[in-house]
Amino acid sequence: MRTLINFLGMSFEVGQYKSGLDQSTKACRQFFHYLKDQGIDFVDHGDIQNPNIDQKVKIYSDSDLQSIEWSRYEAAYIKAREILSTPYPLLNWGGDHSIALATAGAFTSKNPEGYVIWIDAHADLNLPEHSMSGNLHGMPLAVLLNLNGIRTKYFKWLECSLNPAKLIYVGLRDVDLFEKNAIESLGIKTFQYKDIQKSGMKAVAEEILVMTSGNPVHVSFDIDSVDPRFAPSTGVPVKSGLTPNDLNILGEELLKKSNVRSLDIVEVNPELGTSSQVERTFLIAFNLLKSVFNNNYPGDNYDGISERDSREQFTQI
Ligand SMILES: [Mn+2]
Repeated sequence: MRTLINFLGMSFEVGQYKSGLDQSTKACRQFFHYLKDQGIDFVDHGDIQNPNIDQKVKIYSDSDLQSIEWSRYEAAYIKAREILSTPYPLLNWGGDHSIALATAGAFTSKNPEGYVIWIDAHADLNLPEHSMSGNLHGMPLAVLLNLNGIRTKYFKWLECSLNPAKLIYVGLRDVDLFEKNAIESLGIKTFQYKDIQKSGMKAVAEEILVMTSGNPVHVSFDIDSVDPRFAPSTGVPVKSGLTPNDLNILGEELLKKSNVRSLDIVEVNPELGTSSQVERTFLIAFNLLKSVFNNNYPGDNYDGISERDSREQFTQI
């Protein structure tokens, strides 16, 4: 039995300052045959092109928001909404994490009862005036949750806000003070990386499964949630983090058993690191993808896949 999934490429890199993310969807397509061998087929909806391609915009105030070409985000939102009306799940391949404005926004507008599981080292919850970096990829949840009314003021094309009770963080380990306060005051369910180390991923997965209880789920997976020793090709690596084994447990004990309608995979940068580091990073992302979408595929581990699949496939990048 084979699995069919929709693929939408969003090669946006405007949300951060390192180049190469605009090549991520292209690199990913070169590996489609690898996933096909695992029983996964794609309906490829093409790419939405990177906005402001030559300009790395810094956002430190609401007025800076005007410097972004939002029509690309809106186009992504409309396209993702359209695809979510089909019976098959949607994979959104980034691009930086700012694409989640469009993708998690589309999911929320289609599934107001649904949950968003945000797997990330960072909380991505900064408002422009509180951001240290000025990077848009650190702000999508501030917009989706409509902090300080930012969505209703500047993102009218996003038709509704995400209810903070429907957001679950997994793997956080680099959270700014403003974000920490916002998480506390909104009561967002958060499994920081140190909590996962303490209780084990299985207990965390079981708790989230009970919380979401069969409702539709959107998973937003930032590759920097993973320990950079295993997934080095990303722009904002943070020491330590999820291991391949943690991801296998998360896949087997939660994602495979959940009603996942859409998945973002973001911040996989094929131009950072050596070809073998890039290969490792793609394999980690593919492993999660398989456990989300391919229910017939038994949980595999990183080493198993690395041994079985030829290196040539991954040196084409
Ligand atoms: Mn992120």
